Amino acid sequence: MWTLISATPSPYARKVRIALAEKGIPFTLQTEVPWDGTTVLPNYNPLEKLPVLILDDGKTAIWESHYILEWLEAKHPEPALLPPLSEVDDRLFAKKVEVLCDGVCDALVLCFFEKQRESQSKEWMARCAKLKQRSKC
Ligand SMILES: N[C@@H](CCC(=O)N[C@@H](CS)C(=O)NCC(=O)O)C(=O)O
Repeated sequence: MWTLISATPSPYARKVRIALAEKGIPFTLQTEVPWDGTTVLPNYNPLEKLPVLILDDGKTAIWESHYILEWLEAKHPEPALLPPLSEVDDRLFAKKVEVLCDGVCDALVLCFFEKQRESQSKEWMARCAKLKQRSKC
């Protein structure tokens, strides 16, 4: 069975978990803290980030959430999560939404790190709030 290295609060890992569930692909969830000294992430992803999808051989690793989704769509096309290649505009629109959602995930993660700082930048937090608000439209 495949293994997904994930962290419960990670929006990128959630995206992949949803795609695997939608496609009905069983997987083992391995929860990690990416910045913990004990993490196995460096063994699989040179960027040391999660999510990482590890295939049956225990060695082949697919990483970077948008690439994992593209890989899943290519290798397990049914059920499709994107409009077909022939529907160019619909597919491009779906990709545009994906880019927006990834940007919102990036903003959330940056907010999270800013909140860990002893003294937070008001400007930075306001920018995060603005991006979060914009993502509702
Ligand atoms: N662009 C990456 C972002 C992944 C990412 O930033 N994951 C965070 C957890 S939410 C992480 O592993 N961070 C560890 C680090 O930055 O060292 C993706 O879409 O997979």
